[in-house]
Amino acid sequence: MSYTLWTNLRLAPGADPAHAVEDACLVEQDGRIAWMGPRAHLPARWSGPDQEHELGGRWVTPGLIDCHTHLVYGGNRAEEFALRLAGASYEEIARQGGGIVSSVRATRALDEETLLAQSLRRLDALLDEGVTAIEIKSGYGLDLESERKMLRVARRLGELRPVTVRTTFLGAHALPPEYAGRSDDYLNLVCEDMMPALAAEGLIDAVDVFCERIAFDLPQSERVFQAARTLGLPVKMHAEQLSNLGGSVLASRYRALSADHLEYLDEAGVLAMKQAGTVAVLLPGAFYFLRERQLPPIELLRRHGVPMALSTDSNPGTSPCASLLLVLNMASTLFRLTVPEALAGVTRHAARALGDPDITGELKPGARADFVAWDVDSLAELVYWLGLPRCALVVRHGRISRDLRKGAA
Ligand code: DI6
Ligand code: FE
Repeated sequence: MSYTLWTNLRLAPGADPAHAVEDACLVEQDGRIAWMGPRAHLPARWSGPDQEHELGGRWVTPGLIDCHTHLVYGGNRAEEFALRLAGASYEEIARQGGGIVSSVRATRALDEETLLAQSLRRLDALLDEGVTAIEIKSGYGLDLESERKMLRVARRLGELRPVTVRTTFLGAHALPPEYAGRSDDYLNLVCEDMMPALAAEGLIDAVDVFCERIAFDLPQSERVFQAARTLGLPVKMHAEQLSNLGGSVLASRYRALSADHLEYLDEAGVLAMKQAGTVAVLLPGAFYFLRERQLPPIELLRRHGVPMALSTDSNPGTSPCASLLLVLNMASTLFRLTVPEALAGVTRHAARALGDPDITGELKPGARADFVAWDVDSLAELVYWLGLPRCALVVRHGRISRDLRKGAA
């Protein structure tokens, strides 16, 4: 079977600057890594490749993974942003029927093609920075037809572009206006109608719930988890973002893939997550955009060895962010993550939050050949720069998906 040889890499298989292989090469066959290591050790059987690519001594890391996004939505909320700047709080705007619900109106109003086009623009920005896998949530439809439309768009994004898309059903994101004052009725719809129907259509890889004072409480969140369990779907949770409701403990009881946001997480939550193997997904873009002051308990997460992932939370209300590299910088400046922690957060720890055994966020024999070559002298530059393009080449499943090297077409 044919194979491709990639040569002259500074290879960081786990995106860890301390564990690099100098003058490395990598053999790709059938979209996976067949061999990798120092050039001097290349076995003779791989010495006659069908194709060879020279990477000029560039740093090579695993493809980046954006493990928590609301990438598919209609319109934007720049006007609401302006209101907040004039003094209104996020909770006030949400209570007045703005916030998530205004994006629901905009998303419902779009046909599938327009929604796809608007979402592609954001996806392409992420792909230009080396993203090779992404999670995309529903949750701006909040009725069967509109949630289906969002999830179909998410799936189509993965067909149109060289990226692995994992879909998450977030029907329990907010109460749609037609169910005002009837949240339990809406949850019946989410758990008994929408979730089973969309799961049967193969549109759901995982289920999420926004557990918060302005969204769904603990018993309601547990209902969502039970419905997911009945369908054999893994769960995750928007937990302790604006207050501590104990959502992360509940999520851990359901062996959640991740609990996300976590600014108000306490030690009991940290311990529960550790025990369950639940990933802590930190979202510094939302922290920044909301001008939050409560920091997630980074030191506790570190001390107890809970894996920390980082993601854009790309959404119209609290993180209109289409740059995972910018999130790396925010995680270090705002949350004080180290360079190795930040890089693990968008590779192997993010992979765990996706729950797809085929996406490991690491380069090793047998793994998908999803990797990025960078125009940097040190991997710290991936965290350091604000807005400077650094991605030279993106390879997904062994094929060049982006070539941004100087002089490349
Ligand atoms: N938490 C968030 O930060 C976003 N959703 C969520 O559950 C906010 C979504 C929005 O305001 O549109
Ligand atoms: Fe979110």
